[in-house]
Amino acid sequence: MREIISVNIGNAGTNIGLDYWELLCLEGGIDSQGRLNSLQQILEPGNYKFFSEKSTQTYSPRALFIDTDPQIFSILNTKPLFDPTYTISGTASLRGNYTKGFSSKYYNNESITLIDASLERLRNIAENSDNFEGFIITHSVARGTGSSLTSMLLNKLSEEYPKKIRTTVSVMPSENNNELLEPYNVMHCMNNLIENADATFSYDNDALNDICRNALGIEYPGFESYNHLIAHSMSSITCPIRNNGSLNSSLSDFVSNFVPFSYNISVSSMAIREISFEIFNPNCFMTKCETSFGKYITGSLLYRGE
Ligand SMILES: Nc1nc2c(ncn2[C@@H]2O[C@H](COP(=O)(O)OP(=O)(O)OP(=O)(O)O)[C@@H](O)[C@H]2O)c(=O)[nH]1
Ligand SMILES: [Mg+2]
Repeated sequence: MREIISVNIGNAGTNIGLDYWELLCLEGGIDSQGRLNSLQQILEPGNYKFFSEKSTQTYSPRALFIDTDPQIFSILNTKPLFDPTYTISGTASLRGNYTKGFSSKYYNNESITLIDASLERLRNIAENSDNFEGFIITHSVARGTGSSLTSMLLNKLSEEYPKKIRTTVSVMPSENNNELLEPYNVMHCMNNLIENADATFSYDNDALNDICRNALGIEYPGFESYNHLIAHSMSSITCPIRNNGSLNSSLSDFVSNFVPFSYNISVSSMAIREISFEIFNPNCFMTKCETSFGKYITGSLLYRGE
């Protein structure tokens, strides 16, 4: 079993992280108190081993939550599943401003303290893992904390863990967002993702909204529905790792599969053929982008049974 540490930053990152772990609990047979359903050990041992063992038969997610906004505590305090020492917060949100996280006024004080505390907790989780492989960071790039603290942390992680895989689940800006500082926040953060992340899975709320309305028939979707979709896609990405599958059984296999290579594809099942075509249908994209400009370099398709 390879361990992956989930780091959840800012409001969007926290909400997505909570949804993701809730889904992993369902898949792993772990209840809201972290207790393991004993049948699960026989049926699917991989899934619950993805959690760290607190005491006999009680498990806790390998997850760190970081926000400048102290409200994060009131959300996580109601969830005994999570270890309270792995929630780190500041005193006030960065209010949509990346630069506040980096300016000398804040950087020297709160943001740097939060990053130092986060690194210490991550060391702790890594030391208590047998085969720790890397990180999955959930965040949004559009406002202050998700863009600046993610950038600062990625910077430090690439120095301290150069051989570990750093992936991000990033909520990209949507066409309908009109925040003044958003283009600056996004530009700075994207620059950092390109430099310091090995892979970035991108989602945008407009595209998720279309999927919810058109494909899932949800009349008034909101963050909750979008986060469910993101959590399902994250669970599919980590499924082969949690279950020791023969393909993509580690994050590094996953990343190396993106190296362009020509395959002879023979698809025998009609269902797989249809699903594969659907993936390239713009209505199914989780990020709105113009594909007719031909910007694909490579693709990696993961199929999951029922
Ligand atoms: N998918 C999704 N998007 C969200 C969620 N919460 C906020 N967003 C979007 O993500 C962007 C960033 O918002 P936040 O995550 O609240 O910002 P932050 O990172 O906490 O930064 P500051 O509050 O400015 O310090 C906004 O464009 C929101 O529309 C969420 O739960 N799910
Ligand atoms: Mg916030």
